[in-house]
Amino acid sequence: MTELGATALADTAEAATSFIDLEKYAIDRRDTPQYKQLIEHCREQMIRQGACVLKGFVKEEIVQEMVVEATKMAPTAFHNTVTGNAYLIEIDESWPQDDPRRMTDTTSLGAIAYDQMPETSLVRRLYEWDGLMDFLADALGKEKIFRYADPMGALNVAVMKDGDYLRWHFDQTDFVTTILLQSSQKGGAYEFVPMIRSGENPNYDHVKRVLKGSNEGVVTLEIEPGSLVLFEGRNSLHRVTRIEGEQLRLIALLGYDTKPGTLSSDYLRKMRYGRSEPVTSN
Ligand SMILES: O=C(O)CCC(=O)C(=O)O
Ligand SMILES: [Fe+2]
Repeated sequence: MTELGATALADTAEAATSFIDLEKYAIDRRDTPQYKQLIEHCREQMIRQGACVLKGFVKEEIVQEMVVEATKMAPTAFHNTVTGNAYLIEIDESWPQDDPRRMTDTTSLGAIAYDQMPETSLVRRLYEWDGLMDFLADALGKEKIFRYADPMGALNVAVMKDGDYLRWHFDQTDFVTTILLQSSQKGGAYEFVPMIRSGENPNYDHVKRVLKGSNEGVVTLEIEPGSLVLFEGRNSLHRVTRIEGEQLRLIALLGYDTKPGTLSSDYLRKMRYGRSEPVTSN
């Protein structure tokens, strides 16, 4: 057992193994039946509901330390309020008046960018550990995945305070990996409509009903601090309900892609971090 504090911080990236509850999740024993079972469970969940939650994936004491780090960094988060549609694209005036792509809502949240996190931070060490990446590739049924190459967007901690809200949207990536560090006292629920659309069927009528407030098909994902969540957000409409109370909702968003070298656009960087150039040292 690695002790926390100075000892853990002095360790190499390899030691990120010790951040995981390996008794529950055999990610260090890839040749075992337990590992195969875990992978099957993840794949089955992804196919069935487009999401997989691994509760207690990160050990409690590590999560606590990650919260301490994120709370310290939280005042440096860039906070932004942006109004737009669920498709994260610009509105085209040629669309019909009742098209759900015309319906807008407002997102308010803060983000701590990758380049704001010290190299020694636990969340960064976990993200930079290949063991996690290789496991995620297996769990998602992909031959290989790569960390995002973006100096700001590869890893984020989203900071949501009282009144913040992440509006209904579809992601523009195939999958998202998150680790919840801290929940808010009230609100902050992750709601989604599994596979509401597909490449062939945009299902605009159902999408429109949800955007207007219907709870048809809406599921709340049960996540706790330390849960690892794999999520297929391209076809599952999702949101985070409005935060209530003084306690920050803190969640790490780990960026991967099936191709190497993925960068965020300038537009996205400005919107999320308030700048387009990375800081040069940390
Ligand atoms: O904060 C979350 O739980 C989800 C974040 C999300 O959906 C996103 O960043 O696209
Ligand atoms: Fe999303």
